[in-house]
Amino acid sequence: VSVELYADLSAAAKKDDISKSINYGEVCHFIKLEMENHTFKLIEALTAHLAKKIILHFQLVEKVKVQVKKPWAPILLPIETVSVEMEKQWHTVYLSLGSNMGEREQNLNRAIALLKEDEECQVIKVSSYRNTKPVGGVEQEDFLNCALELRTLKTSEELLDLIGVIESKLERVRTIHWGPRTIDLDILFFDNDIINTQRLTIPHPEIINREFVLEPMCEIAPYWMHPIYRQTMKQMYAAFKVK
Ligand code: A4P
Ligand code: MG
Repeated sequence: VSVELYADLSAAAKKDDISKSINYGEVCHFIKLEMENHTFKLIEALTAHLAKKIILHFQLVEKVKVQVKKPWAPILLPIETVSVEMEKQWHTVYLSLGSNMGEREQNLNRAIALLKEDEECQVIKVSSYRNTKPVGGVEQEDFLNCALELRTLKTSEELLDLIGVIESKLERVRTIHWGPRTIDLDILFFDNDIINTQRLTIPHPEIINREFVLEPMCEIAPYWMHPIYRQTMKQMYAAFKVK
């Protein structure tokens, strides 16, 4: 097993203090124990397991690369090793939450509680909840909206899967597009990534047109920069207001 850890070591360097760093001896013994206590059929599964366990256990680690090499693989060719390498890292994500059916406040609270329950997610900041008029032309009840900052080990696709699970736990029924819902979670930003796939558009394309997104974003991350428009949330909200 080869492991690369990425962390800010400036405090350890300045103070000459191991408690501000990651003890590589502990990492090695941690890996040994994980491998003794778990059995996997594939080196893929072992590699993913180690990457996740290491980054969750050693709090200073921002990113980890794990390579697992398997010697003497039964290939019947003179190949010394086969290997699998994987990376895991913390991402900064902003989500928009909205509810306009049932107990709106409770729905937002439950969605946030479910995010917190996932070991790969840390809810860092939540904006205040705001009552907002429905946007999009469908006649419906007012929304309760908020935005939140998430630190997550999930990829954007994995996060979308979790959002789907949370939406179904809150018994969201998909009826009309842009219509009423018990809960709606949208990924606004995922690091500075620009993503366009069948399932995902990130940054969320409607941010610029939505006060119910810009206002809470200004509360929790006024200087967050939109990676396409190259404007902060504060600048985008100011521009929205003069429109
Ligand atoms: N999808 C693509 N990109 C993303 C992304 N960045 N985050 C895909 C989340 N999902 C994304 O979404 C449909 C599909 O979008 C997902 O399956 C995913 O693959 P959905 O949530 O099922 O459908 P929807 O919510 O009806 O449509 P959409 O386009 O997501 O609508 P929005 O943008 O969520 O808007 N007015 C007020 N005041 N407050 C609100 O919260 N919300 C809406 C819904 C309309 N008006 C509102 C509010
Ligand atoms: Mg949505």
